[in-house]
Amino acid sequence: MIDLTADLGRPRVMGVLNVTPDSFSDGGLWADTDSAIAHGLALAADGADLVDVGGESTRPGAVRPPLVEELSRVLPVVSALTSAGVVTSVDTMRAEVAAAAIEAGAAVVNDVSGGLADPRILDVVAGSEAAYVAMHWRAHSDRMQDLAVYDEPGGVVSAVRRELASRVAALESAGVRRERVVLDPGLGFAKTAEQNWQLLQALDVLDELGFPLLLGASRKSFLGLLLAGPAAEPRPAGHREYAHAALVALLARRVWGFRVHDVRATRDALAVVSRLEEET
Ligand code: PMM
Repeated sequence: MIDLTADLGRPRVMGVLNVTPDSFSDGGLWADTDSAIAHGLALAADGADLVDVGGESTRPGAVRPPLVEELSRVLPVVSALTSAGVVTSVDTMRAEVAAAAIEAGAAVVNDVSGGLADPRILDVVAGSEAAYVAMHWRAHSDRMQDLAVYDEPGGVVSAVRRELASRVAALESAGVRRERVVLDPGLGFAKTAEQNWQLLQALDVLDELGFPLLLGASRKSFLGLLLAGPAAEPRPAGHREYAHAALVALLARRVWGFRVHDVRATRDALAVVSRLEEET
């Protein structure tokens, strides 16, 4: 069982392992079981505290894989990494995948839908020792960008706070214990680039919910737009790492964890933060 409150002196680093043919920045790179396991071990060797194994791409417009396909992508990788002593989370919205991954050793269920896509996932988590990441989400990837509309006073920040609070209420009524829950504002999920920045500027509002926060900013398109070239072409996904490392350093004392593709760059940024805080 993972202890979410253990003091590491720095935020957790969750390494991204997409066992998919179509994720936006690393789709297809680790799509077969052997290369996925090798990459998971490399993420752990680079200093990931946990490796997040996902079998469904959530990039805008993505089509969902069938359940059996998702299971066959994720389970052998979770099993092999667990046997090698690597702490894993499973990035899934499906109760069946969460249950099977927990059985195979996953310590955390990372549900980008916060239980909205498949409410039975909350019962699976409640009946297990697993921790649960509830991310802010409005719809599946085929239509999420149509829902990046936050007209209420307080805009995206107060809507995300309110919608996450309602997920917390659902978690609690399903019997998931509070101390096993992490919240995530869901950067890029039904959010424009501008809305992502507004959320990053207002983490104190999300802190009011009283849960540890996880951020998944790594390689996302709002960083590509920030770094766009002279003809307004976004910086490609693999070339957004310095900007992400800056974000990690600036928010290191504000969050519980970062979900990242480049674990080493993230750990390096965190090492600088820790050293600067020490007496010389
Ligand atoms: N982003 C993606 C997938 N899973 N999980 C959490 N908790 N937070 C995120 O922001 C998040 C996630 C999509 O990014 P990817 O295609 O690089 O995995």
